[in-house]
Amino acid sequence: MVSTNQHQAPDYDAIVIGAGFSGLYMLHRLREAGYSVRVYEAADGVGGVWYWNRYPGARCDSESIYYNYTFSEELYREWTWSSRYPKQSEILDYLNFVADKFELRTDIQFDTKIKAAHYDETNHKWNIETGDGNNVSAKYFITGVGCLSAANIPNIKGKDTFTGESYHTGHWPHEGVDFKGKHVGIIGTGSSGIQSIPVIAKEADHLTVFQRTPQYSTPAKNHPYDLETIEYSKENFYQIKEQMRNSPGGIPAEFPTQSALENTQEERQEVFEEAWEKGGFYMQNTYNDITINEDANETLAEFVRSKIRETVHDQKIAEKLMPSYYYGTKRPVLDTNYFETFNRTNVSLIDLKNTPIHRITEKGVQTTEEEYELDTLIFATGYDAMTGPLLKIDIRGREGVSLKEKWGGGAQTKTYLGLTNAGFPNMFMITGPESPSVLSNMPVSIEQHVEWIADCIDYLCEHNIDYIEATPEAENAWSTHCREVAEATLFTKTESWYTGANIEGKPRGFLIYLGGVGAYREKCSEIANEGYPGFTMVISKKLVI
Ligand code: NA7
Repeated sequence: MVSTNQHQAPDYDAIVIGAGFSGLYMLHRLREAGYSVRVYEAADGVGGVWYWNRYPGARCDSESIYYNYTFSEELYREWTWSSRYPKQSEILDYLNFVADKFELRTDIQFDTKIKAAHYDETNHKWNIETGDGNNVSAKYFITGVGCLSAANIPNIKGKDTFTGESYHTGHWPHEGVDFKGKHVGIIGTGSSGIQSIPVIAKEADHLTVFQRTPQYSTPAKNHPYDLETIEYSKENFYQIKEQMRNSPGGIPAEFPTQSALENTQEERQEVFEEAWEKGGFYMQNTYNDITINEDANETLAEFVRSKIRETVHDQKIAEKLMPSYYYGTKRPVLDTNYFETFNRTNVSLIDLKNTPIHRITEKGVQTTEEEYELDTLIFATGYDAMTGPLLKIDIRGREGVSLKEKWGGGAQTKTYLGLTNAGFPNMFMITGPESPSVLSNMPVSIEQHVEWIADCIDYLCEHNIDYIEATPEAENAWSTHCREVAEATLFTKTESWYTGANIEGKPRGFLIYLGGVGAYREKCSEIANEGYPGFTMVISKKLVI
């Protein structure tokens, strides 16, 4: 039970969890406006997911000139990215640079997990219990916990019996892992698996890839940036910033206007080839109906399959690598030499659809067909996405109701704008469920949320408002809208971590707003500009709206 510090003023104006992209900017923004802020971070440094995700080959797959803060032109001009898709270490350097530049560390307590956050209805404050047993309080409670920070290690029989080394890609040792002379196994072929497989294969004696679902991975075509690109991005800072903020995905891109089905097979081939050559996420931006029309989707899916057949020499292996779900409805993956890696003699591919894992043994992985002896076993098995990081904390709003109870363990997750929850006054979530979050360029969405929250807090202070809270009606309407937008697409027709299907027992839903970054920003701004319809605001028990 979190102690209540009855009738005392809160220790801070705001408490923020997490010192990744979200927490760092939230701290800076509120502190600049004169608020007292404390950030708590479980790691011993800044970076959030970029602190933890150190697996071999870890890179961002948003282009780096767009994968940064844009709140400060000075910062944007001072930092220069080396390549189109930066390595994890470079992104971590960037976030450390930001923390240094704005002297953020003084208000961050590292090595500290937040165990519980309980709302005190009498004193209108949040009482927070840290993992080390301390209690602090704040008027505003803000989560910047990331959408993909609760690692998923599937409950495979015998998983604790393996006597070799084992790692999850999201909790990689800082000193690195030596694969030389080792037999390595990797379970999982999502982004983390696909980025790390080619790198590990080069070093290990042998790599066994345990694949459950084949992927439509496409080439990143990463390359060092030339001076011209860097200068162009710096000189056009404001234009790029505006384009990102008002685009569908948070990246400057023209939204296609043509259906794939309006083109002939030859014309489509030309369009897809051109996108393939550009690399990155251009494939899904070729036609306007790739994610909504099954036939249009199939044209692109078949194009990628043909590329896999072309790349992989042994057609029996190529067949095992052939994806069949709707293209783009699982997290699209970018790679560097992924399919080429299956031409190596020291790499084997185990198709778990045909021969599922029976158990993990002392020596390695036992499928229904064979036991694979390993020195090192890697779990590239993903995350309990969106709700997982929030539900790990005992967050309780009015009348002691927990977020877990309110969200029905996840099944009834409802938020207002992905930012707030009815029953949880003065609590804000940065990139929470039902916001564009992981289906957008994250820093752009994070900045939008941070700025919206900071403006909202300014408004509350200017009007002497004790608390703001989403109404259940507004929350219902937003959740319904989110679901309707998602159901009009093919996304909900595929089992993925977007729908919660990757976590045993996790209820299914679709907790990402698919209406686009620009449209979402407009909606949030409209609500702020109109004086926060959909929220209750109270001054010392007097209802203001
Ligand atoms: P993902 O995209 O969730 O990928 C996890 C992979 O692990 C995927 O291939 C899963 O297969 C596989 N998996 C999960 N559980 C099992 C079990 N029990 N048995 C076999 N295989 C399993 O996670 P990533 O870390 O790669 O990427 C997540 C995001 O992090 C990424 O988008 C970046 O933003 C960073 P499945 O597809 O479920 O059949």
